[in-house]
Amino acid sequence: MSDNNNVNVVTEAYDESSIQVLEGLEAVRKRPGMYIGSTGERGLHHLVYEIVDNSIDEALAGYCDKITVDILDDGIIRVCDNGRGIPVGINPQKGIPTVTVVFTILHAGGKFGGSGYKVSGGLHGVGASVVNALSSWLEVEVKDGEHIYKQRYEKGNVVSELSIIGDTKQTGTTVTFKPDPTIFTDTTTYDYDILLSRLREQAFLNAGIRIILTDCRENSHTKERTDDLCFEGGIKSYVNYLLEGMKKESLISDVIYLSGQKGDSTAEIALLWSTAYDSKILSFANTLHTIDGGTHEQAFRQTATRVVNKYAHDFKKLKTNDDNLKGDDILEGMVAVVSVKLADAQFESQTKAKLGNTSIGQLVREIVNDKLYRFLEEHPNDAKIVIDKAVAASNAREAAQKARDASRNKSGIGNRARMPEKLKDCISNDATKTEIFIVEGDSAGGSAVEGRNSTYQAILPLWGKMLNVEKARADKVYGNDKLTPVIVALGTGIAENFDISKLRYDKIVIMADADVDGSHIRTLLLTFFFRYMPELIETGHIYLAQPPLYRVAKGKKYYDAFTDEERDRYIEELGGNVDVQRYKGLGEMNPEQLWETTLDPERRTMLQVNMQDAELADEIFTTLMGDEVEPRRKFIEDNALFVTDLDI
Ligand code: 1YM
Repeated sequence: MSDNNNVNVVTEAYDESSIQVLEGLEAVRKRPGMYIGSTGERGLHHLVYEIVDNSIDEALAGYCDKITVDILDDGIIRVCDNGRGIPVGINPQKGIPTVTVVFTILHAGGKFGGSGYKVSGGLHGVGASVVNALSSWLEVEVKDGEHIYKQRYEKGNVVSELSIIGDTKQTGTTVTFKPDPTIFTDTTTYDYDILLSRLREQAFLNAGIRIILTDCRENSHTKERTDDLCFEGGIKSYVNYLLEGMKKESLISDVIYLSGQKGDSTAEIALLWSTAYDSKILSFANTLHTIDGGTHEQAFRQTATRVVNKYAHDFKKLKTNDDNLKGDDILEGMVAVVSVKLADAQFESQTKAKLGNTSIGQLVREIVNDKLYRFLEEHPNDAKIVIDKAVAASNAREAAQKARDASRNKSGIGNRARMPEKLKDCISNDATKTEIFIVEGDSAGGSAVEGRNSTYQAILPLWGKMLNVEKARADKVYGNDKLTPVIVALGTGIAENFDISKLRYDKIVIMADADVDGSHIRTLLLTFFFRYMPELIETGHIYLAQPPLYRVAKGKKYYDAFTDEERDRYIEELGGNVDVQRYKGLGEMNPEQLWETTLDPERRTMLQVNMQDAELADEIFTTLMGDEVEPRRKFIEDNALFVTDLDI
């Protein structure tokens, strides 16, 4: 273990505790995933959140009002706050400066010696040692109003004593670190937008805290970008921001804000109803996004539904004999943020993103029962709009059900034997091995049918303009002549009827050209899967085929290149004087070429589509598919996600 070499640098007095330190942090380096979730891109970004969480704790304690995060060259991050500064005095238990303890001793949770209580996302200071352990080096600077102190660590080990490097009247903490590339083997490149979206979320959830993100990297496409995030309105501003992102209008006059407190726990909720056909309800526990919801979110959904129904009956907006409106209908168009803060949050589910504490559900129920009802009483115009919208949704849902039943009978959904005419199915029924290629255009489809391995590979050709699903309500999707073959071939049904156990293929591969039409069809299909079969994306069944752009050949030797850079590299490798063929499109490849480059599992390259940032994807789909042209044009200019290969 080469990491131990640095121990010698530490003075004798530190020796005993240093050994302890090494034992603790070695565990982090051995099993990084246990401490930060993953060593991929997500884990890399998580390091920043851990350090920022400590600044946010300091802000919540009332001592800090500004946090800056700078992305520097070489994968380095610098986080700076103007709080009290991590204490530099000697810690009586460990005999070393407290700041050294914070960075070199792994804490089980809570403030050491404390009760384990936490209200903000991070376990007070706990993440600092983990970040330190996983960094090639980390430097901390503390200003205590008199002196500037500095200490440096490498792979978690102290390499310089805490020393005074100057004087100052200011206070605060600055942490600069470089994630260890031997740990983060996938990537050590920070993505501005990933950091921005998390920091923005934190700024919304902690009203009034100012967080400034800046990209200081020389060779970055987001070079010199900076965002100054401060939202006095907190989660009310968050709801307005979400609404803007959805490109929808609010149906009510202002965001509704409800809050309450019981003992150590607080809950706040901001909500409105919009013109959207779906709902966007985000929930947080101690500022952590609970993607899978939990007691707080469930209590909110149930109680909001009950309250609107109760109001509608009490005020004769529904006839006495009318059924209650369903939750889905009442929540249609709702944009809401539910944020709870509580001691001892219990998380459930595999992803640890579901809150399990029951008492917080009770608090949310009380607040919504009381205060949402009162809001409706006091705002009869808003109440009428909300109920009218829910009644319209209920009628649309019934119409959709009828359309669905009709299309099921017509197209044979739910009837495994009747597959679409265009589908060239594979021979095997083994849904763990089979693949379906959804191919743009008839001629490419023909080559694919000839070139495939017919035992495991099925081909479904599609062509022409697809239905723009974002704009259409569910009743239009059923019975659509382009999508029905896809739904029938996959076998799973869609939306609330979706059943993954009926999936007929292991891999669903979208195969479209690297041009505008291809990009269009790719995005449309992805939108459709995202909206109506999100589980297929979540479980990693959806792929994008990556046909090469060039073939670089010299004599019998050839390479396929997927980018211009790759092409140039091969040209150089083959020593120039080569034959470069540009593949115009899938339709121009013969069956052998298609097999070699795009179908053969041994040789092809495919991109797996994931939901890692479902919210980001949602935004992209909305921008690309929504009613407004201007944001879409801007998006296409700014981004390269589905349109990297725009042929213009
Ligand atoms: C850029 C990262 O870590 N700021 C920070 C951390 C602490 C304090 C202030 C702090 C906390 C307390 C008292 C307290 C931490 N202190 C500790 C510990 N920014 C950053 N700012 N004085 C200062 O909670 O009592 C852990 S984190 F444990 F040493 F007190």
